[in-house]
Amino acid sequence: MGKFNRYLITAALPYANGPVHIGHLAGCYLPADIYVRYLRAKKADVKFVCGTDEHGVPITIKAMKENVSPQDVVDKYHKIIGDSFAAMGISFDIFSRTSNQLHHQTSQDFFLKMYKDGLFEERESEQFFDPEKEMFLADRYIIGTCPNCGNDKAYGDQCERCGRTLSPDELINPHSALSNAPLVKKKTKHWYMPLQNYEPWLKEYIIDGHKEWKNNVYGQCKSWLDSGLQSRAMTRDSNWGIKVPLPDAEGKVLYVWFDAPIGYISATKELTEDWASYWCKEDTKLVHFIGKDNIVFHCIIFPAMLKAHGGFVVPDNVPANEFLNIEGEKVSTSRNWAVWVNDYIQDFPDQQDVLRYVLCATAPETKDNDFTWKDFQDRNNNELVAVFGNFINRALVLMHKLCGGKVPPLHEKYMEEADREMLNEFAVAKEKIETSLENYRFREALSEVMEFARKGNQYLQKCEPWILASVLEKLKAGEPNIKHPQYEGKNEEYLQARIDISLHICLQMSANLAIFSEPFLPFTAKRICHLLKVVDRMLEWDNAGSTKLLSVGYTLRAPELLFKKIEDEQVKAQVEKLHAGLKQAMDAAAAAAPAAVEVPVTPAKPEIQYDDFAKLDLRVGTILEAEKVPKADKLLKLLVDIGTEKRTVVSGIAMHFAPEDIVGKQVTLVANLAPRKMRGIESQGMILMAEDNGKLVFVNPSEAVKAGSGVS
Ligand code: B3M
Ligand code: ZN
Repeated sequence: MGKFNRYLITAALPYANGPVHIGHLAGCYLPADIYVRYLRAKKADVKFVCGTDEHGVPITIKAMKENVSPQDVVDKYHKIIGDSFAAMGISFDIFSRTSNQLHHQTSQDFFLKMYKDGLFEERESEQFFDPEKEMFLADRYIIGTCPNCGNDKAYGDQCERCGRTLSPDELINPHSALSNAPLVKKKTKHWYMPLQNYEPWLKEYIIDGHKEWKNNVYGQCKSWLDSGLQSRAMTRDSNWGIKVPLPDAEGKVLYVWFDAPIGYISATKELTEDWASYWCKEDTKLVHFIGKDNIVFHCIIFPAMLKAHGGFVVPDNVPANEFLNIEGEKVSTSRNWAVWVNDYIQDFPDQQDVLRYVLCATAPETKDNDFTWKDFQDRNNNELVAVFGNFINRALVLMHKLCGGKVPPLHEKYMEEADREMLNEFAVAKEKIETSLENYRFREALSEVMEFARKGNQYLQKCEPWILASVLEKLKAGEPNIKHPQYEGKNEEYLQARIDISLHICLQMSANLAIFSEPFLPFTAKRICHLLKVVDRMLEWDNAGSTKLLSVGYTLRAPELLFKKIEDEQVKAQVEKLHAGLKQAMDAAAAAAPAAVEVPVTPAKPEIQYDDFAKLDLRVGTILEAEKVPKADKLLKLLVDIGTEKRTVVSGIAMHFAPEDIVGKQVTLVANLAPRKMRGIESQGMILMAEDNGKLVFVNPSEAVKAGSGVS
């Protein structure tokens, strides 16, 4: 812990405008929780603060969409989000909200101090105004044509087609995303923070001072600082938010990114009277866990604010993660392509640790990563069930069977090299896990925990106490031992001692696994303590690596399975749920779209001769089988009956249809298209589809016909 005597750990304040999804968990809440649990186990002085971000455009837009007040929106989602975190074991010391009075006060005081110190520039500018809604619009809600690529649905801050960062002024034909009205410009006054003034300090703080930050974080900071900072408005025109505490500031609120990080301070104030120790003493280690889209705010703007205000520590690290995709697609809340945490808890009650495990094992620590339900099942079944759970279960079952339900002794006299090696591993594992955790490498830490369990299984396999027991039984009954010549001539004392030693070591390993796994799998760690009849205090990190956690002769509980298998049907149901959610969102969006929208027509192709057309062998076929192509999210593998034969066809329609929904459907097949290999599967034909604004439908006869019927 070195120069630090105290830790303040924050996790990004989620906007209270929707539930949280597993990408949020994997991105910052889970890693933060793992880190904090580890620190607590080390008995460090640590506070873990979070809360909902209840201001800003995301909230007002949601309110407008749902036709309720912003207050209704934040009340609803503060509760849903808080409940999801609690259910997942995210162990905040406080989960506050930025609508609290204390936060308003704290933010206004912060602003006023900077104001009085002359740290803002007051500027008038012309901003886009929606005359129909009578409001200034945030960049995100201004839509127009991208000057770079011509996309006519580019946002005022970015074009999602070509990726270019934009300002609303660059858009051609800017109009309101809310009312569709053309925008007008209106004068408005705001308070700007001249970030360029903090550039030298920021360079020293980050570029020279924190070379240890993760590459993705350090790299982003460097590129921001290299390209030069500018003044940024710290206030907005809105009636939702924290009022600018100045006379003559009617209709002005603090910019949400000004008040939200101050939310960390307010939450700490709400949590403890001693809040200032955590924020103002140099020996506090302040760490912000966030997702990559928040890097500039936490690494540049907030530190500059803290520095400008004075008297605060600045973040020692900002371990931001990249994004987690779902089944190969970017998470999209508007398209409802997400796995919602509250849904997961309902569908998998008491299996929080499985999700925690999978999300940590696949966390997007260095690059975007993909979550798939198949991988979720595999990791549960092959790792948690088959390795971790199996090891502890075997140790307990065998101990009950072969050692009378008590922790057996470790007979020095009969110990072998393999036993000593295994015992040495305890401290080695502890150190590896510790180093990874201290360096925010949570995936690596978790894989070390699993490695320890794996070694336990191998050791047990090698010691084979069940074989020793059967030899012992034969010996006691005076029968010859023919089956296991390796134990020829061993006496009863030896055999029982070897059984005892192996199980003694495996039980001590199980106790260590409880400690090692607690930051990652807190529910499981507790259950292991219950089985081993030890109090939770055993989980203190000081005990990790000890080979003497359980006393000889101590009775333990009967084993219970720690994890259960996840079945194919469960995986299938989840994938279907995802697709159903997507479809519902798309249908709703289509229904809500104004009737007069121009439907992009497929551009006409050049004229062809009848002979060209006659070359096509088109036939009606019936889909007999359909399945997803592994690791190819867009592809379905179909078996199509065309009367005379059955064809395998790989079709890029997996995002549009669930396999089981299309079995039995008639389709039109281009039957003489040269075969083509896709993902190692030969596709023998192509299915005709019609596309209506992103929605795909099969082209098939208006009534059922015999499979193989020609189309001409
Ligand atoms: N609410 C953005 C987000 O949810 C924002 C984070 C605030 S952290 C101080 O991604
Ligand atoms: Zn563009």
